[in-house]
Amino acid sequence: VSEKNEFTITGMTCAACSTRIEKGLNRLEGVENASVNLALERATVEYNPSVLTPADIMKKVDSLGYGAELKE
Ligand code: 9UX
Repeated sequence: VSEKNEFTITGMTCAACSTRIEKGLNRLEGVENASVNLALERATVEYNPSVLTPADIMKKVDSLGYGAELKE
């Protein structure tokens, strides 16, 4: 079973930012697929909810130096 959430990402200024976040998230245990859209300031993340929570995903984005909020 996988869960899919969208997050609003703040603090990205160039295309390398979105690539950094994408790579960082895809390296996280439990993340199945992460894609980040720079123009839309949005991350779409598919993950295994028994391994990770949205809070863990947002914490990872924070640790990379950006902001993340869960979109409802
Ligand atoms: Mo671009 Mo983003 O030079 O942290 S990588 S601004």
